[in-house]
Amino acid sequence: MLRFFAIHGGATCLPDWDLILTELNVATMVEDCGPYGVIENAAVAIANGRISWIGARADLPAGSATESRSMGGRWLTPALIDCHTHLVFAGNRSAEFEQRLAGASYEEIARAGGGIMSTVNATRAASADLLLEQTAARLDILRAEGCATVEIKSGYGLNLQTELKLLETIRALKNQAGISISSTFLGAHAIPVEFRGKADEYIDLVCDEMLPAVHEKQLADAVDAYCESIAFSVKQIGRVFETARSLGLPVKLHADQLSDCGGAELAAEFGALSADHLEYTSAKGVDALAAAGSVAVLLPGAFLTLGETECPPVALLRDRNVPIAIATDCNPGTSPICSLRTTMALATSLFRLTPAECLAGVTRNAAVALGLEQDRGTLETGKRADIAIWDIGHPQELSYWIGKNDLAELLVAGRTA
Ligand code: DI6
Ligand code: FE
Repeated sequence: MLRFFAIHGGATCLPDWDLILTELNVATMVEDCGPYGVIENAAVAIANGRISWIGARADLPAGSATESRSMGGRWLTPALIDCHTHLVFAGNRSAEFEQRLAGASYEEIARAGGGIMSTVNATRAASADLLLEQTAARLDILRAEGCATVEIKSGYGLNLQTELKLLETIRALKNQAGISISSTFLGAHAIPVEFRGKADEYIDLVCDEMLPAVHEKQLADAVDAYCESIAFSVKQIGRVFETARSLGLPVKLHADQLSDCGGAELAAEFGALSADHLEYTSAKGVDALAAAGSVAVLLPGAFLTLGETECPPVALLRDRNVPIAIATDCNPGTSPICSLRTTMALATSLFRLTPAECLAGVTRNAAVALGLEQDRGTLETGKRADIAIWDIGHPQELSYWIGKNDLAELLVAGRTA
């Protein structure tokens, strides 16, 4: 045990830390402490994987630590959180991407049996090993740019067997990825071909067989659904959410991406963790989210890829104090983007979010969107020491550079990931 700091006032019970970080600046992202919650010339003390002290270096109390490290003037932020991804899938949809560039719409391709269904076919055919390997590779890319928590949805199986295969792949990654993963069951993602014209019967399957099995095996932290004219109605998703509620599982929703289907209102009615996309959400929908305390998760990668022109109601969301998160939505159809940093830059240029809103959107508010705000999302005493260390001069650079990885190091629970 090393004693680094003078003992003041003859204290007998000094704090005992595992690691002290000094010569650094922090963007704590604590709300109401300015846009980034900046502390310059700061120090951070870590014990048992948690932040046990954070503040100005000059105020650091006396204590002893096993290890002390100088950060050389670097910036620390909460580790990034990607709160909406579809990372587990096989194949890709670059051919469909070309069709869209030639004029076909996303809805036309979906109605012709392509779209989500083409990824479902590839994913059903893929082995569990291949899915694990390809998903792990995508997770590595996110981790390399500072993500320590990633949400992953199922939803490219659309039958019990394959949905379980996807959720088990996610569970395997929880044990081996070295970062945290939240698992979401998205059985109501699309109507599988074998249920064409029988969407209600597919919803029966989701509610009566899939959800109970997923719950019994404890494979999901939350339940998601896709509310859209090419997917499921408010009424059908209401049944899925009732079942989720009866099993004690929180819900979230793909809402109002291509049209205003009342998705935000539906999400709010069920106290959803988040409503995601929201390009076509009305003022009424925003009010409902505000009243429910749900997070608005904006997905600029999908907006960009689909050539969407209708922006989510950012001014209204700000006005009603709805927390805004942003996420990659990494998926092979509408958001082939495996970079949360690039997503931050896109959110500034496409949705006019400020760099501070973008950083809050991938830290504090993304943690709320996953129900993890007690533990993650800001740098505060008691939270898990998930910390990204950056070679930057100011945190606004995190939404400014595109394709430049400024990450010097990622700590997960106080250890280098
Ligand atoms: N997220 C989704 O789940 C759908 N759109 C989106 O942004 C469809 C994804 C896909 O086409 O595979
Ligand atoms: Fe999505």
